Amino acid sequence: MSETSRFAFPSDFTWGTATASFQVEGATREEGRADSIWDTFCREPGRILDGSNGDQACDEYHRYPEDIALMKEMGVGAYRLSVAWPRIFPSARGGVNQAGLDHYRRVLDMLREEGIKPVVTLYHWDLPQYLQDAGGWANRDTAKRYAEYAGVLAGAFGDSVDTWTTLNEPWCTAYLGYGNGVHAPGIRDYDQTLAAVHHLNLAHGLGAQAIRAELGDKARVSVTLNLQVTRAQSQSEEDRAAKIRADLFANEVWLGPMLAGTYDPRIREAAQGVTDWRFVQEGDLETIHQPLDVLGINYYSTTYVQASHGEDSPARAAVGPQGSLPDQEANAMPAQESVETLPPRGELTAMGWNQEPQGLTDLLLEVSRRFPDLDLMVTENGSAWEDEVSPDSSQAKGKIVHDPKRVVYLEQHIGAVADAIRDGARVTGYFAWSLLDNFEWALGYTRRFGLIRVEYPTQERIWKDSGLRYAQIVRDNAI
Ligand code: PNW
Repeated sequence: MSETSRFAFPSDFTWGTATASFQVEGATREEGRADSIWDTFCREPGRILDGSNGDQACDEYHRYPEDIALMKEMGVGAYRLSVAWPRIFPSARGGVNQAGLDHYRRVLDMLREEGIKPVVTLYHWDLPQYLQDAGGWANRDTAKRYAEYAGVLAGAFGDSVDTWTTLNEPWCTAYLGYGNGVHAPGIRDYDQTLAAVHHLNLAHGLGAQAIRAELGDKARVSVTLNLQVTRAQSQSEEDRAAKIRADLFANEVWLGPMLAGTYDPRIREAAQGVTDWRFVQEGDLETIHQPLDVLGINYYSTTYVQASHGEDSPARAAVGPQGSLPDQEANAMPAQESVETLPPRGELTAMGWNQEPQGLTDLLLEVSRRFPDLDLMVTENGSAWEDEVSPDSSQAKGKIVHDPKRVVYLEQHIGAVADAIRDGARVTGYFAWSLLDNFEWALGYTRRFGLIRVEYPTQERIWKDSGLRYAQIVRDNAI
């Protein structure tokens, strides 16, 4: 993006912020909520970097009016939130928890009153524990239970939800949950990993059908994928083959079934000896391949790979997805023996992720060229930094956190979206991750992504410069 040219976004472009239920809500034992796999995982020693859990988080369950007011002040037109499945179906016996539905009804109503469109994710990783006890995503039945849950939500909130997102980042659920075990449920088994991949795909298809069965064509249905931008270190044939191998498992396992109704045959071939694919049944691919109104893309960083010649790669430990937890040395994805991940380059964020805004432009253009009729939304983008100074409380009025690196990251990545649109990508919205600092999964509260700071002991919200900068971009509808 050139420094001097200003880009005006389309007048109907959607600006939003995003959160997820387990990361912000707290109130884990209130109003009939049952345990999710993340409650259980947090209780296991050594799983969460700071030993924390989601019991309080940002107390969003009670403070949503305050946070909606903050969004209103920020000027955003949409809020991407997720519903906690164990609040709606707290027991294996079935039966809807009305108190859970009532809570989200109040949140959605308030958003509507404030003119903020709710973009609702049905599944952002907080699987009811009783479903994990029956095998979780490795069990086909979970996809059926998911469809039942999706249908109930569509029936309850069809009038209030702008866009339904079936799943958030099934990549993380399958590969971090069942591959390297860094996320709940903490399993390390590639056969179960691929079963989870397929059952998540199936859940997406069955869920989309369930939403449409309730709401018909007026439902806007989406899924959010964290498509990975993997770059080959050189143009040598073997480095390019390594990139393709990574792409097949990172991206094609979702895009193929969901958008084209097929698994690339190279996926099956590559995973020979890992699984026998017994879980793929007749008719599944037709079920998975449902019409989509918009595809959500989450983007943070890029990865460089080269062909691996077998030796243990010292780089891998340093570039694992979660920074400094022991389990990351195992590759999250199966069938990656021929792929060596190179260390990230340039100035890294506090997640250890490199910054490459061009990756976002490239990704949006590539997806748009391949699926020219599909609208896209950036449903997450953001950064965590170590260098945030605590607010200066002596400045009695106008407490503020200075986060210059987040401001630059934000500007550069919104610029990257502008570049993609200029070159023809069909991008209809952008959601900053995140409205608030929150529970960053296996890293607990040690990484802050918010545009607004949360002082956890007091739950005070404090604006960061990035929040103010975002408000200005939204106001200008331009970068
Ligand atoms: C996404 N990785 O998670 C999620 O959708 C958010 O809930 C999360 O807070 C955000 O990105 C920041 O991490 C990811 O290891 C977690 O590659 C881990 C990875 C990717 C995405």
